[in-house]
Amino acid sequence: MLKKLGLLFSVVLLAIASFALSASPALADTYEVKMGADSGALQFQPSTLTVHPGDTVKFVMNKLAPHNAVFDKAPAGVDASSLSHKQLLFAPGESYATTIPADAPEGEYSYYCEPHRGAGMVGKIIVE
Ligand SMILES: [Cu+2]
Repeated sequence: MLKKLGLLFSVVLLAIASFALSASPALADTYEVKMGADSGALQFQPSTLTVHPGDTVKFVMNKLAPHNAVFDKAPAGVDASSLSHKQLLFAPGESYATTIPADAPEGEYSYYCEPHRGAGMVGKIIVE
């Protein structure tokens, strides 16, 4: 009888532990996008990034300054300009971050660098 109770107890404990693990909210991640590719190309690196709502994208000045990150397209209901950073960055390592709101809809969020848009310095964040 005692043995059975002990077994029952450990099963219940295991159930509680696994519930606690699965119920803990997913941790938000922070991703880095380099402004100016390591190769020296006028690009964001990576130029396409997949994230989840609540995640943060950190834009880090890398090469061929100046750069910025201006969002021009987002799913309906999202104010793309609220995600933008129009201030130009010059010094390597300077950065700013855009956090994708926790309630952001899935879809494509595209942005560009104002000085280099014509040269193809554009990027995309896919929220899923
Ligand atoms: Cu640029």
